[in-house]
Amino acid sequence: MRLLVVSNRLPIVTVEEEGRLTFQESAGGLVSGISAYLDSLRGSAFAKPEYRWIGWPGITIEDPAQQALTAEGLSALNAHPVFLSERSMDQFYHGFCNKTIWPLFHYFSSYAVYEENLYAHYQCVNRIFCEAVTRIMQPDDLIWIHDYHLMLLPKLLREARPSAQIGFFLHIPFPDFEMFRLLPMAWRSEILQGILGADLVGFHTYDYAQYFLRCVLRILGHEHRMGRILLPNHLVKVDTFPMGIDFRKFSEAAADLQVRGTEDGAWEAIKGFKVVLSVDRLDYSKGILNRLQGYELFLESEPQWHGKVVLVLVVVPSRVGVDRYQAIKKEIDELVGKINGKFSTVAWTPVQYQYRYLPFHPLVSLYAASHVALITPLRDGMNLVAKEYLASRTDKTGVLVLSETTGASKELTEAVTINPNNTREIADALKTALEMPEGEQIRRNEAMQDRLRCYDVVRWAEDFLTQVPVVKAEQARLHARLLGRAARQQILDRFSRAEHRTIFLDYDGTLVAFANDPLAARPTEELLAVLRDLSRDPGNDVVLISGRDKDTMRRWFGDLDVALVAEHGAWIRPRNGSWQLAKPLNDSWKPAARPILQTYADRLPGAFIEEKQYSIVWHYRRADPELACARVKEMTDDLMNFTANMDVQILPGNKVVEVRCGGINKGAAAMAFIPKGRSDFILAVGDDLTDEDLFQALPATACSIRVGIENSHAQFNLRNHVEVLELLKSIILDHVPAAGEEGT
Ligand code: GDG
Repeated sequence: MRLLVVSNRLPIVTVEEEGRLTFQESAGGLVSGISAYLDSLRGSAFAKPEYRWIGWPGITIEDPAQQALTAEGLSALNAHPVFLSERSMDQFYHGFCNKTIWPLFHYFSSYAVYEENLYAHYQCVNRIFCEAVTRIMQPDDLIWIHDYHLMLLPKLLREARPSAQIGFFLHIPFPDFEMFRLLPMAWRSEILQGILGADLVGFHTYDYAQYFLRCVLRILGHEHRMGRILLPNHLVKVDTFPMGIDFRKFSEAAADLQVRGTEDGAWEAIKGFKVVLSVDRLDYSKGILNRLQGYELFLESEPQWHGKVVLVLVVVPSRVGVDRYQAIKKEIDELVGKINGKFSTVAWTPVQYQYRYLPFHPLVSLYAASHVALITPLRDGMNLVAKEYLASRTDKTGVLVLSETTGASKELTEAVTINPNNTREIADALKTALEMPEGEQIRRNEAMQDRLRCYDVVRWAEDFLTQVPVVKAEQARLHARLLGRAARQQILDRFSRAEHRTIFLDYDGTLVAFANDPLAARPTEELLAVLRDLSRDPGNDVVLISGRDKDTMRRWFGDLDVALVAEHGAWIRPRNGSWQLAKPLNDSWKPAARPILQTYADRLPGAFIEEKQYSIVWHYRRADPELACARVKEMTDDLMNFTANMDVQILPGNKVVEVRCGGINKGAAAMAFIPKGRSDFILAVGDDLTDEDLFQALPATACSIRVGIENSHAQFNLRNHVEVLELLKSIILDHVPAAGEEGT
């Protein structure tokens, strides 16, 4: 099995120098994390060479000969380039990714733009990635797709290779429903469906996973059970995997520095000061201005710290050339100038500002030299700098000041947490941090270091990647129940060998799809023709067995030569017979139960009640799914208390709750149609809980099919009503004489 890592950028940047192409390693949280994991693979299930990294090579190359050379050079490094034109990169990366998704997912909704053209490029680049992946993928490969640039890719790949093993991980926050819904309707549905093409979807925090699941429910209407979403053809698992760091690499490098000292004396200037550290990519989400304001307020309020503390502010150039980033850069420059202008002395510059990328060792020595790490993003998916700082504190001292709006704050609970919007909180936290007794620093850091050491980046990746086959196995178990070709042929054979057959068919969800209004789910001409054809053979007893009321059943199917069962078995109309009550029933409970159901319908916009002779149904298909869920619980509770001494059943169904007389169910009703010895083949098809009674009541020789990929007492599953119709049609083709041929 190979691992294919797919991300917007390759971990290797292709650089053109004097007409020659060279390849340099690029850094960043994702890259360094996954590289550490890949390095750990030696001797494991994926041997070291058994991976490929697919992504943009960091340069636009239009010339096919140059592209071939680049691909060749990169292939030696297990990398596979996806070439994009300058325009695509601009509209896709700088455009939709960073002008729409990035601001919106970081709650900067006022910065987000919604341009059709940018989205079209996003779709197009995702398709280009899909082609690149499908070109090299092999049947056994595990494909791990990363981040917000490629949210449409899982579904595109799923369509191209239905059985592929696909994982998707989002590195940035997934926003709550109100924020996500700001995306135009078509885009937001497509993005959710795109992600759901994966088998496993991972987020840094439980909150992001819950926000995603809520968006899936509210926008696509799919519910989940413990993070598992059962789509018509596919099971997806959504879970939390907080990304770790390469703990050993940082702690060993820091320990090494302590022994050897910094070779280049890079941080000589800050020796003797209490050092407050700030390292980020230049981004408005990182709250760099907020921390400068907090530091300024701290210096104003705590003059005793003048001359004793320095803030080392490292800002790493990012998305250079984008207006909004230029603007923050200017604001940072100005604020640094203002603070230094206001407080500096000949011997002391309170902010040491560096706008550059630091190589690894100077970065670690800065972590090691800093007494406080001041990390104040306004929003951050995780924030690895906070974790790296802690890993580099070999003597366990140092204080982490961390904003509560980072994913990392969910794990690093011993940090001093702040709300980045409150300058006073930042200033106070700085004072607390600088004056914290060493014993307390150590106590806090020990707990956090233990956690980071244990759940490092390798564990994170392993955890994610071992879950994908587990989801696959679960899918396989569900799919094993799907009616396959051999079992289908067996049904056809048994059908033709039998002299007398009984066919039980549920209606809603089995022969037709659900509609918002129950009366809109009328039988189509095609369905009526199938039922007519099926019942033409005198050896076939077709029984339509439904929860519908008997008048609707009569209106829709009264003319057919089939038996009807209404209200889940309360009413039975044999073939050529008239309606009979299955057993004496009592509806005296209805006047008392009706107001409860009506009150709950009034309290839930979109809900309504439908009254049948021996049951009342509370429908909520059109209602807000979350409010409905709460109301269903409350109402069921109320009804159970109220009906404790009555012979009624409360039955949860597909977006309905049904209250009906006790002792009635489809299983009991079905028995009336299978007198001993008459039927030598029984087929039953249904889609919900009420059909389970039927499946359980039938003799073991019967063939039962549940519609939808669900666990069931039925022997097989079919995906949907379309497949049921196909099965019925093939039975007709095989066995039922054409009209006018009876008896020939
Ligand atoms: C995204 C999400 C999520 C930074 N400056 C230098 C440098 N770095 C390295 C750090 C760290 C990484 O870059 C930055 O990671 P972050 O997590 O802080 O942030 P993003 O780049 O925005 O990453 C984020 C992350 O993905 C992972 O899922 O945590 O929330 O936004 O590793 O060390 N490295 C060196 N010199 C620098 O100057 N050598």
